[in-house]
Amino acid sequence: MGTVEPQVAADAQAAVTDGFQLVIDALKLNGIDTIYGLPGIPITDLTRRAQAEGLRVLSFRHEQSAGYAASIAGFLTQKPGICLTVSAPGFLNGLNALAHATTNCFPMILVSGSSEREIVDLQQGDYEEMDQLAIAKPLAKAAFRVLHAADIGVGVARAIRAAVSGRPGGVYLDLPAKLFAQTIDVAAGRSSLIKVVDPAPRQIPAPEALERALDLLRGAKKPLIILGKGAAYAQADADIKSLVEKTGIPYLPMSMAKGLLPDTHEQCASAARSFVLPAADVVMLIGARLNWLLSHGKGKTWGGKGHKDWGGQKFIQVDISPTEADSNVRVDAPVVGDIGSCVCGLLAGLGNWPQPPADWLNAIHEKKSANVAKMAETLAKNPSPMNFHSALAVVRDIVRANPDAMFVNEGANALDFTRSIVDMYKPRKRIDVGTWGIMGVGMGYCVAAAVVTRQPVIAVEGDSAFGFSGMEVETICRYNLPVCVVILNNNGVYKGTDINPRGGDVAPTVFVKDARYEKLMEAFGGVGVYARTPAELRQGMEQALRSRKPTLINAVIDETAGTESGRITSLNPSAKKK
Ligand code: ADP
Ligand code: TZD
Repeated sequence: MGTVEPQVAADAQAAVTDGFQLVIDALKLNGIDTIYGLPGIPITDLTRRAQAEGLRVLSFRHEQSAGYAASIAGFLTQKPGICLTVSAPGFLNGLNALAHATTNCFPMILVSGSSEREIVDLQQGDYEEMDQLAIAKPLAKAAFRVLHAADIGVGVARAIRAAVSGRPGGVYLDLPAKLFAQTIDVAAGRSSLIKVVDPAPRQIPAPEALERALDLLRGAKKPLIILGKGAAYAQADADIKSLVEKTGIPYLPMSMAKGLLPDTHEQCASAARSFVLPAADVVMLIGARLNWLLSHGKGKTWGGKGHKDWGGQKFIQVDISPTEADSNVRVDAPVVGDIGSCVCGLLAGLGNWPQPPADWLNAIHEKKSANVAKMAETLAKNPSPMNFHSALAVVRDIVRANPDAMFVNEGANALDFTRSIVDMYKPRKRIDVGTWGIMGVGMGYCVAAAVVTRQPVIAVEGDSAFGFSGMEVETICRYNLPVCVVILNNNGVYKGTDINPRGGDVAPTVFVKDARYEKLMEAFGGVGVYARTPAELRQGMEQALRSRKPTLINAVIDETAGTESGRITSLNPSAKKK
């Protein structure tokens, strides 16, 4: 008898599955192979079992970094990046990234364990009690909670569809602790799972919308194309290149669209940005919004008289969201659909396309040449101490020699100077602070970029920016990722020279002088480099790319270099008063 009972128990056990297993099965069934997260009650076993089942489970030191990693994995792969957290505080740490994903149109799913519903809803004080679903809703594109194991398949399917269809975004999936231990019959469990068919269906633009757009563009005297990160996300690289080249229209890439065509392309107007924006008469936006990054399509940037005046441009907007057009200024030709289908439709309608007027192209060429020559002169200088330009001249060379490397960038001056100095050569290589200009994405982005693309990663970070996610260098070392972090260290936020007029504490923007950030990397077995000259920086970066070892280069630059808020000083209320 004693031998039979355990057998019966084992059989009974084999015939059931549980919530943990169904979550893993549902993710795997939908081609999800990586989880970015941080373990704890109630999801520790989920991370263990997911790993045992062959999912890659990347554990971070803070959920915010895990979330940023998931969000950018979504951008790079068009599959929702999964961030897994514990309840209340872990959930809140991840929530920042969920909001970031929604704002940036990146597909991501924040999966958080939560406490017991009946205690949470009566506010009886459970361990990590919080009504997470209600809190996530306004920040997510969609939010769902699963209460029964039999509904896990539906919950995961709905989350995936919501994240990647239409305008991509962040989705919240709430999984209460009790759900994981629930058991159901194996066969019932299996048949409850859903493999999502066509999660991001093509959205074909209307023929008349395409015709309207082409008519407007054909008649332009000074046409301009602006490529945004939606165009990079869409992975329609060949058709976008073809559209730009066949029309001969100058284009501006937004920062994460850099490299969609090489920045050195002769039609790239980046070096003449402040000339082309006010001068253009018809502007075609492809996957770019007329938000603050484009001065809302009006004001002096666009040739308007006052800061809110329309500059007279006509806009064509290619976007998957039907409500994006007219959000700031009138859009004369909205083209609603997925960028792949829209660009394909535009290409098909080009016919015998007239090249843009020569005087427009010549004027841009002249501006570009003058600005490029001026920049070359600045970059050739070798001041001591090093400044942004002399350091970035090195980075520019290294990126040119390693065009497949991923490139992460955050900071204020460290962002603005890098964006304009360092050319990108291939699509989706540059990932940065995005729509919010957010600090803290750096190390999470490095991890995801290395894992997803298997390419080396170069990160150019302001010293303040780096601090937001600096502890993740341990994560980078733990997974032995080929990441080379370059900190442009000027001893503070924007720069290191602010003075507290009352004495005592240092000014709010000032850090410890001559901080040795490179030792942080050495603490976890990576390579630390202290670089005071461009030659030392170059040697450090070359060595990092050769060795593929986690490397942190503390590039010491002039602490007086940098301006308040970089290029957006004007958004400071105090600066405006002056
Ligand atoms: P940037 O910051 O580079 O200017 P934005 O994030 O402001 O770019 O704009 C991206 C736009 O791209 C969003 O309006 C979004 O709806 C759109 N978009 C994202 N993916 C697609 C797609 N596959 N097809 C069409 N539009 C897309
Ligand atoms: N917090 C968050 C999450 N995002 C922000 N953008 C800020 C604060 C404000 N902020 C900026 O906009 S840039 C920046 C902060 C704190 C750091 C600038 O200093 P840095 O770069 O050292 O990173 P530079 O090169 O010295 O300007």
